[in-house]
Amino acid sequence: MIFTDSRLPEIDTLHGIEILTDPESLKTYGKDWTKHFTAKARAVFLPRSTEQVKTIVEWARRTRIKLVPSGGRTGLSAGAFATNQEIVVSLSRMNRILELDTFDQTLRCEAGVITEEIQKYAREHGFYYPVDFAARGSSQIGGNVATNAGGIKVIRYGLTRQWVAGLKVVTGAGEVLDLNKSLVKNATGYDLRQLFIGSEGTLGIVTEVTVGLTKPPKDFVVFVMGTNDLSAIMEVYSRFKSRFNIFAYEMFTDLSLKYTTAHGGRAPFSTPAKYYVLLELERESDEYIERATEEMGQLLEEGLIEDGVISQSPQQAADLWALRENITEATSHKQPYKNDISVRVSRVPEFLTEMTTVIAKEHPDFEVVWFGHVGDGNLHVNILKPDALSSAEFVERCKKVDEKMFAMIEQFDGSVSAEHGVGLVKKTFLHHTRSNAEIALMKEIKRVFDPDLILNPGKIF
Ligand code: 2HG
Ligand code: ZN
Repeated sequence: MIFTDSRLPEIDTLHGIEILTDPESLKTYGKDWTKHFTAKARAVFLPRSTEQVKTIVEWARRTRIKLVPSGGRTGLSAGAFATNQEIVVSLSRMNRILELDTFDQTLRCEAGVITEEIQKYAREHGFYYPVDFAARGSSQIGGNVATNAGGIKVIRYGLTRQWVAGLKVVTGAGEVLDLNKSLVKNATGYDLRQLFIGSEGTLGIVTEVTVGLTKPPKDFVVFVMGTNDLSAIMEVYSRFKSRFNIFAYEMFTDLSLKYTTAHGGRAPFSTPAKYYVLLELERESDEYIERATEEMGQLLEEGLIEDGVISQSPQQAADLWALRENITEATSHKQPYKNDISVRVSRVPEFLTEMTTVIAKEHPDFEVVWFGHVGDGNLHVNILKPDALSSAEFVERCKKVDEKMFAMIEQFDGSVSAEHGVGLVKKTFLHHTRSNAEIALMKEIKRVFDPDLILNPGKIF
C-alpha cells in the first residue's frame, strides 16, 4: 500500500516514489538482524530506479534529512538500523536481473536482487556465483557489496570484492557513477569501485552491480572431524591444505552442536569432542576423495582427531553444513551478544584459548558459543544471555567483555570486525584496528562523497 506523509518537506518532489509510514513498516524496515537496538525510522522509501534514488538523495541534501540505505537487512552490526528518525531507502523494489554476458561471464543486476537468486540464475545458465553464506536467502547483492560480504567459501573464492566487475552508485552528493564497466584491466587512476565496496552505505547508494561468474564446481564432499585439542584445528588444516584444494574450513564447538541438535540437526558422531571442523572439498575424482579419506584416517590414527564423518551424498553434505550454518538461528532465542573478529589464521587457537580463559574467569555464568570461518582467521563469538539477567544487565556485562576482547585483538594485530562490518556496533572500537591517521583519512573520504553527511549517519565513525 502506498502512503503519503504530508509532514515530509517538499513531498511533491518525490512524486512517484513509494513511501511507507505505517508503524509496522517502520519497524520492519528500520532495522536489520542486530539485536539490542531500537528502530526509529521516519519513513521508508522504495525507489524503483537509479533516477529515483538520485531524486531521493537530492531531496535529502536540500532538506538535510538523513538517509539509511537498506538491503536484505541481514546485517549483524546495525549498519542498516535507522535509530534517529532517518528515512530508510530500501532497494527491495530494484530486484531485476538485467543482463547475463556468457562470453565475459558477468551478470548485471539491480542492487535489490537476493544473493540466492543470483546463485540459482547463474547455475541455471551453466555458471556459478561463489560468494555464499547462511543469509543467502534474504541478503541482497547491494548489501553484500556495501559490507564486502565474506561467508563460507572465502578461502577458495575470496570476498565479494573479488567478484564485483562493475558498480552503479548514487553518491551522497547525488552524482551517478558507473564504475569500472566490467573491464578486467583498467589502469586509469583510483579504482573508486573499491571504495564503495565495504563502505556500509556511508559514501553512496549502490543501485546496480555487475558480478563476475565462474564455472560450477563438481559435487562437494564434506568432512566433519572432532578434536579435543584446539591446536589440532590448525594442524588438520595445514595437512589438508598442502595436499588438497579446500573450498571451506569452518569450526564450531560442542556447545554450538548442543544448540543445533536441539534445533533439529543430527550429529552423526560416535565419539563426542570439544571442537569440530568442517572441511569441504570438490569431488575432483573418486580417487581424490579416497586420498582425502585416507588423510583423515591417518589423523585419527595419530590421535589428532577423535572422530570423523564424510558425506556420502549431497543431502548428507547439506545436513553436515546445517550443523554449522544453523548456529545463528538455533541460538537466537538466547538473545546472543555477537562479535565477529579476526586474527592471523595461525593465531586462532592462541586467541581463542586466551579469550575463553578471560571470559570463564570473569563471567562464569556466561555460555559462549564460538564458531566461524577458521580457515580465514575469522571467529564468531556469541555470548548467550543467562535467564537470570535482564537484557540491560546482560549488555552491560558483555560490554566489559568487549573491552577485554578488543584490547586483546589489538595485541594480536587483529580486526574488531572480520566480515560483519562496523555499523553502530563497532564504531567505538574502530581504533583498536585502525590508526588515527587511517580514521582521519576515512572521514575525509566520506566528506568528498557525502558533503552534507546525509548518508547512513553514525555508522563506522
Ligand atoms: C555466519 O558465519 C554468520 O554464520 C553469522 O556470519 C554469525 O551469527 C553470527 O554470529
Ligand atoms: Zn560468518
